[in-house]
Amino acid sequence: MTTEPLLIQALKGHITDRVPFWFMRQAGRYLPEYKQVRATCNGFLDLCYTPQKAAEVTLQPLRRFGMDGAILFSDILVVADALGAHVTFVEGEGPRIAHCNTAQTIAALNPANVHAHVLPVMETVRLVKKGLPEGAALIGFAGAPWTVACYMIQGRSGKEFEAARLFAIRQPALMQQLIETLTTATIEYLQMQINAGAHAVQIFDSWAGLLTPAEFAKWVIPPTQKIVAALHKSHPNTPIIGFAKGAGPLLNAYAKETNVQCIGVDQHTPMEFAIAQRAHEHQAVQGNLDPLVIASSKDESLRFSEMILRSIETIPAVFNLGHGFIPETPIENVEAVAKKVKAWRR
Ligand code: 1CP
Repeated sequence: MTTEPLLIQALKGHITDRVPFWFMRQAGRYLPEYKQVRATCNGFLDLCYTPQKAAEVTLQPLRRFGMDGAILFSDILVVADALGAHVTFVEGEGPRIAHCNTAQTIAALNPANVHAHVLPVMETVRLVKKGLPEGAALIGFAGAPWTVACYMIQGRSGKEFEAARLFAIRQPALMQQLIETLTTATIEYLQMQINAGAHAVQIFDSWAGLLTPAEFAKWVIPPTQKIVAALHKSHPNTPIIGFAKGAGPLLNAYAKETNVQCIGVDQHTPMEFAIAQRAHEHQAVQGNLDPLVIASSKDESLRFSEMILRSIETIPAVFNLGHGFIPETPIENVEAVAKKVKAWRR
């Protein structure tokens, strides 16, 4: 009998003796070996669609820091690209997406294109699985429909995504259509990742915090619920992490209504509060370490790590950041936190 990776045990609600860890955006520009591979690519999406290179950068952080989980190297905007929204990344500026803010452009999106388009990503999943260190798990992921819709409507990154929010308020029927298209595509994309070998998946709703409570109840919860229900039906043994960044007081509804096995906790939410919002005692928590603290001070990041570890002492949990690493993060700070978490026992 093979034992399940520690990370998967924790996601399934077990209180593991050692707390498994990984970090959001653990593959990326704070690592010189990532930058080296990235320099050989013709743009960022080229890296996502080149399985050998994407698998290599997925595994790089595990070699350095010994995380319990590798997160598939890809991007949430791959689904927009697969639907036909023509995504490009401008060096130093970020993503550009063909605007999907009219009846025509939304109707033109085609979920039937997704399968063929994401086949290279599935090859990455298979290559990572072959190279995964003993005991480590592979986490697949997708953006949540609301967050991916923000980029598709806005056409680029934003701070407030006002165009997307205005569109949702002024054109609710078209918004519903876009969200449904994204929900269908996301279900298929995640099912393919699990079929290719992902042990768990995370749904990133990075812009959930921009919504009012009424909108959150409309654009975050139902699509997430639908994705989770479909995956639980097709793959009942694969745990799902739901990360609704900025949910704040709405975390309770998110935890209770989406049925995810684990809730992501950003750095703005007190861990004790997040723990109290869980649907049941087997729902795990993940996250909370401020990416700007780990980017700035080794001592402070160790102090906060200790606080997080204490707060989850009797709770099924995965150690992680509250959001992704920034490129300036010193490798030695990451090493120090990884060492601490690996040595800590309940
Ligand atoms: O040139 C580069 O190397 C670009 C930097 C980069 C990286 C490393 C981008 C561009 N995407 C990624 C990888 C990535 N993105 C991963 C892979 C694995 C890992 O975590 O190590 C994941 C899970 C994502 C997810 C993602 N992409 C999110 C959700 C998580 C989050 O950070 O909130 C979002 C919002 C994106 C969009 C995106 N991708 C990249 C950029 C510059 C942006 C826009 C970000 C913004 O709007 O601020």
